[in-house]
This record gives sequence, C-alpha cells and structure tokens, in this order.
Amino acid sequence: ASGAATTMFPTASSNAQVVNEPIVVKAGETFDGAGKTFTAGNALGDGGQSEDQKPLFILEDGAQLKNVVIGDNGADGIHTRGDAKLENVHWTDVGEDALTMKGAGNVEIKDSSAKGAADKIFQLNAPGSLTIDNFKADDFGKLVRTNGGQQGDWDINLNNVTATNGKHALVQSDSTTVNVNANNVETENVKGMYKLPESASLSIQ
Ligand code: ADA
Ligand code: CA
Ligand code: CA
Ligand code: CA
Repeated sequence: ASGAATTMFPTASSNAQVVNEPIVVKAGETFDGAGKTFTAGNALGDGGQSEDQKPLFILEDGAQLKNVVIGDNGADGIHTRGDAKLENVHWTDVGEDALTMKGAGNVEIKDSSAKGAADKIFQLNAPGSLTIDNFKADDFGKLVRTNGGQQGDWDINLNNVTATNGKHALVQSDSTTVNVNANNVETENVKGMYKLPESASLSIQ
C-alpha cells in the first residue's frame, strides 16, 4: 500500500534525552519537544510487556504535546488524564503500549506514527473519544484496544491512517456501545481488523 497517511517514520536519535521520572505537562499547557528524542531510563521500566511500568509523559487535562520522538525504551509511553492533543509525536519502538487514556476525555493525535508494539499501541482505559488523523503504524498487535472486558462509551475515529503488519486487530473492544468511524484507512497484512461486539457501530468510508 502506498498509504493513506503522509507522515513518515523518523529514526530515533542516538543522543536521546533519558527520562527517569515522568514529565508532567500541566493542565492546559503545551510541551514542545522541538523534534528531540526522549527515551525511558530503567527507573520507568524496560519497555517490555510487564504492566507496572511508568510513562515518559503524563498529560493533564487539556495539555498538548508536540514534536517529540520516543526512542527505544518506550516504557509505558504517554498517559492522558483528560482532553489532550498530540501533534508530530512518534514512537520508534513502542514499549508496553504507546498511549493510555487514564482519565475521561477527548484525545486527538495527528501527523504521528508508531512501530514495534509487541501488543497494543493505544490503550483506552477511561471513556471518551480517540481521534487520530494522518497516522502510520507498523509492526503491532492492536492499533486501538479498549480495556479488556470493560463496558464504556468510546468513540474511535481513524482518519487517513496507514497500518501495516498487525498481528491481532486494528481496533478491538468488548464494549457493546463502542462507535468506530474509519475514513481513508489503508492496511496491509493486518489480521483481525475490527473485533467488536455485534451491537457496536462501525462506519467505514
Ligand atoms: C492490560 C491489563 C490492564 C491494563 C492495561 C494497560 O490490558 O489487563 O489491566 O493494565 O494492560 O493499561 O496497559
Ligand atoms: Ca498493558
Ligand atoms: Ca517494542
Ligand atoms: Ca500499559
């Protein structure tokens, strides 16, 4: 697939800033990484599949994160606590997962990419919406997963997404009220695609 997304996969810098304590972006503030690479120190975790790892960034309600490359220790990625906007954020080797919605809100991610996720990229543990626009994913388990076995009102919007080499699903949810809208999504070698309850709403354009 030539691809629906125009964003690129950047290479992590070997001169990364090591993060030993999560960087908190306070409510309503913007953190601009200026294109630098950030990588987790061992204090946050090893980037493997253990569930007790910490994130590199915590975005409080209304925070924005832009121009950030996350390097080869992705630990528990990014946690959001409410509404959040991410722009030009790239996970070069996703850790346990890439981003977790920990608080209810609307999370928007644009012009970004992720690769190398043993399991999930986006983990939705609190209700709200996840909207991604112009996003590339390669080598992952699931692009989006709402928390296993949980019900919740989630709206998942995928716009201009190119996803390649997915092992389990593009979007997986156990919630009977989940809404998924996919607009201009191209996939190649993605197994499972939309794994949703019968009553979920799925619109593909
Ligand atoms: C797994 C686990 C959840 C939660 C989640 C996460 O799905 O079962 O309890 O920890 O990962 O947020 O990474
Ligand atoms: Ca997990
Ligand atoms: Ca990885
Ligand atoms: Ca996690």
